[in-house]
Amino acid sequence: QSEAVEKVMRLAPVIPVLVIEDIEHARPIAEALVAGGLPALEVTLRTDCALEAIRVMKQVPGAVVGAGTVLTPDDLKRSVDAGAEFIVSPGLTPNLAEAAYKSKIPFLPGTANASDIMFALECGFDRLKFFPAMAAGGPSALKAISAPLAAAKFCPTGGVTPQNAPEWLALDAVICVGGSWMVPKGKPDVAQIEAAARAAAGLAR
Ligand code: 3PG
Ligand code: 3PY
Repeated sequence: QSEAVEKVMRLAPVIPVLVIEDIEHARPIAEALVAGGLPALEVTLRTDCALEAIRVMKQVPGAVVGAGTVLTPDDLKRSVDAGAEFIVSPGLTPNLAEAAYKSKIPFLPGTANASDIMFALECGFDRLKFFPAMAAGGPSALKAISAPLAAAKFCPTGGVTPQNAPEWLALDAVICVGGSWMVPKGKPDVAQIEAAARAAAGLAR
């Protein structure tokens, strides 16, 4: 699981965190992001069409589509059934940890402090989200927390911007970051999304 999720995290420096409001937007958004160099796509289960969006986006060549905002074993099952190739959660519970472990799907649980990270490690997960990255203390917090917890590597998400992404990506503990800035709300402007994706894909790490 660790190796498989790291492979997803290494596809690009940024994983777009997507809230798909209208199923008609799913394909053009996925095409624009992949064309711009961001193949790993996290579709959050926050909208009615999220599972359908996972199905649609998976048909875009090159896209590696995962589910985000997976809070329960049932969310995880529905995501896997929809074809999600990886699972992201803002946190971790014993029930979700057991379901993810059993399913063997690449899993990126959320952590915000040392105890969260220790719990995730205890459950067998060492590739983690750091969420909400900026509000949880920013790069200096993650740097300090990860010093004694060197086995864990992260995808900081929450408040990450093109401006602060380089600082996150410079940390040894960071493999990639997550963020929503590439895809503004509303009818997708595919040229703008592709340009934002290209800039994100070019970030150094
Ligand atoms: C979210 O919760 O939507 C993700 O953490 C992305 O948040 P962002 O808009 O701060 O990038
Ligand atoms: C999620 O929605 O999965 C989060 O972790 C918040 O970005």
